[in-house]
Amino acid sequence: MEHQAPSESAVVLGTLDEILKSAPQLALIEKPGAEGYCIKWLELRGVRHLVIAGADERGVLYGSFALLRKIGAGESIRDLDQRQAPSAPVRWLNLWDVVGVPRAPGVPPSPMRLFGDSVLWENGSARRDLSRLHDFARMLASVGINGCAVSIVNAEPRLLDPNFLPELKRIAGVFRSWGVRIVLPVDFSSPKHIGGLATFDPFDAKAAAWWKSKTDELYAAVPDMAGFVMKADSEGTLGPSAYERTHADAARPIARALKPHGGLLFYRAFVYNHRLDWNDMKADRARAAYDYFHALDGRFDDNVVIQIKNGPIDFQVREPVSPLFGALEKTNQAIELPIIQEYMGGGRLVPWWKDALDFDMRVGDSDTPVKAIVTGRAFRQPVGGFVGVTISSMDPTWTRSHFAQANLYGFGRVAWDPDLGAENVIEEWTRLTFGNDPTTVRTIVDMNLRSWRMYEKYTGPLGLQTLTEITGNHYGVAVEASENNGWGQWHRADADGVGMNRTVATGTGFIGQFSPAVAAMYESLETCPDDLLVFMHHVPYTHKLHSGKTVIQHIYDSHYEGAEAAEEYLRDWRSLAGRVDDQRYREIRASLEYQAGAAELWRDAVAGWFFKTSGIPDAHGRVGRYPSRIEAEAMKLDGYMPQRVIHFETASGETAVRCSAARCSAGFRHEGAPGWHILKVRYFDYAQGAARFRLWVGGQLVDEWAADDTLPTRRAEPDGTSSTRRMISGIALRPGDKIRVEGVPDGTEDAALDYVEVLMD
Ligand code: GCW
Repeated sequence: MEHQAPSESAVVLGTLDEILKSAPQLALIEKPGAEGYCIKWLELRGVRHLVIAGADERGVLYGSFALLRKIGAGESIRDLDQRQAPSAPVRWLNLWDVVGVPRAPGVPPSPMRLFGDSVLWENGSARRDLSRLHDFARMLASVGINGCAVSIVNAEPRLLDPNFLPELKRIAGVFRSWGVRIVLPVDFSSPKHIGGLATFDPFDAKAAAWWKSKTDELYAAVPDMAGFVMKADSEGTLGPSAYERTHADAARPIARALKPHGGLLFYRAFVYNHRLDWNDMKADRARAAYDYFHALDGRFDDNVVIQIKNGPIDFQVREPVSPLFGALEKTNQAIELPIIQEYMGGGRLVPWWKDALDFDMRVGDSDTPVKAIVTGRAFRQPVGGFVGVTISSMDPTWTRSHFAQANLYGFGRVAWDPDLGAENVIEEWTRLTFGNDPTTVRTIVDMNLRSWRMYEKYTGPLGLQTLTEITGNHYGVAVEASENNGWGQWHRADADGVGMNRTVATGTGFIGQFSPAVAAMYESLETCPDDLLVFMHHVPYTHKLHSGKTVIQHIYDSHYEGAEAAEEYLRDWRSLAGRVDDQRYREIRASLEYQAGAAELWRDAVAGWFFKTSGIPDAHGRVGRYPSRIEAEAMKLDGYMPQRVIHFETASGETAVRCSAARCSAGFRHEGAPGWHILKVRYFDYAQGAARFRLWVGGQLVDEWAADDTLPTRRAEPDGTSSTRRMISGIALRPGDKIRVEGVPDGTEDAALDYVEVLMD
């Protein structure tokens, strides 16, 4: 179709080539890089037009969204004159959605699936109604994301089944309309386990031929598929070690099958032995990616990209960047970043990624920030970029959390331009999401930027990592769960000290995988930054940090500061009452109330665990002393039975009370001053059931609620995931008043109770 330049002032959209055909006068526009765009006011025959000229079709789309973004953020477009192109060709998501059977009723969700069901898949096939996927794909396009792995990297065999092709075609079709190409997760053992061959040895000609014909078949159905992502020899998946081949050997036949179609193979560097010997002081999971991959540099085909998690362990709240980034100069690389919050609980992540991307690897003793490596600039690699791990969700807010959306938005923006400041990105998101009221914008941006460090403070400071149920849900606190097993997420805390000795001199040697300048910084206690101290060194609790504090006091203080910051968060949010629409105001307030309660639990559990283990008291006398707290086990119990909890630190006094009758109660008399009070009731909310609680003061019912939240624990007994709290304010108390909590169990949920805290209001 021939287009004419409009005679009235208009927004003119098109690829630069198209626009030039109808309006050669616009040759003034300089062509942007691939997928880029120019937005510019130009005068044609006396009429001013706003021209969005894309280098290609995606460029037009991204330019249009850029204009909408500016308008939404209240920026003037009067003199707009912009030329932009993305930093790297790969700006992908890896969705960890599962195609197969949905969660059975009564089975608790994983921390990720807390957020709702996939927008792609339902009961093993593509959803019949894909309208929500349309919205999802549009959202990805609006922040420049151009590829998406359609299911979890623990590849489900059915994705390669010929009967499944129509499902893939439907999904790919929806994504395609927004410029997003699909990526398939594949399992390395497929030639045998799906193809029925005797082997999946990459050196076997039949196995290679199987990859070729399977890939051809897939491309016949989805000609623009972006490629495959593969997790091999990792957490139980099969890989080249089965035939004593290298990862480069493994990648070759698959890459060659993809090559004629222009497809890429994303080979994950998340390869490690999860059966390490905890008693071996030289064993170190952090070494694994570098040990497996650095010697293979230059031996991968040019359509293979090594997909490297930001850190050497696994999305922990604080890790150094992976030393592998500095060790591959002849191999394409991409950085894998978490968007969804598995280990990262409540964290808002843009500042965290920026920290990793800006980190200077000092390769060859010159400036080599991670962002220059993964965008291919540093070593002139043709492909590379950013892979964000997330899920899709049918929840109306996309993730059951309004604030968590900043992560997805931020991922797209940072992948587009890793030089953007975290504050700019978050401010954009805030304006687009909550409008341009200056107080609202300032408050939310500030909350977002503080979030990562706050979370680190109340979970695992000093490089302790995330102290969660490492072999379970990666969510609730359980300080020792990472120890004494083969998974290698160890902190080696004992009675005298804490930390993994990763030094070259006396430890695992991990530090030696960095360039000499970086290694020297980490190796020395003098220069190792405090926030990674116990990731790199084993130190006594009395070791003095650069701040002058001892390690143990820092652990205590940090947890108190983190929990206080979570309360402050809530206060900040409350200050926006009336400035944000009611529904979002309430929903966000509820999630921040939950977070403040969770932070308090983390504080008490981690500080309490270290107090008991080290025997060193808190200089400020807080840890282990809770004067306004009445332990449930110390109350007058009717039906309730005290029981020690599975991880001692997850209940105050190491004990909860549980009800095996139809109804139980726990009561005490108020012994403090008269006046207005706040009562905090800490109880346990299992995934199953909806036990009911009632709070009575002096014979009057003052509150009642149900324990009906869905937290990701499988246990029908109290643990660090199910512990939660109810705050009741405005309670008038006189000395001697009787306070009583009544619990009514529901099925296996036994209305377990930890304590009641009585505070002046
Ligand atoms: O953190 C771990 C997750 C696994 C995940 C793995 C990975 C998809 O707990 O669920 O597997 O990382 O990145 O492969």
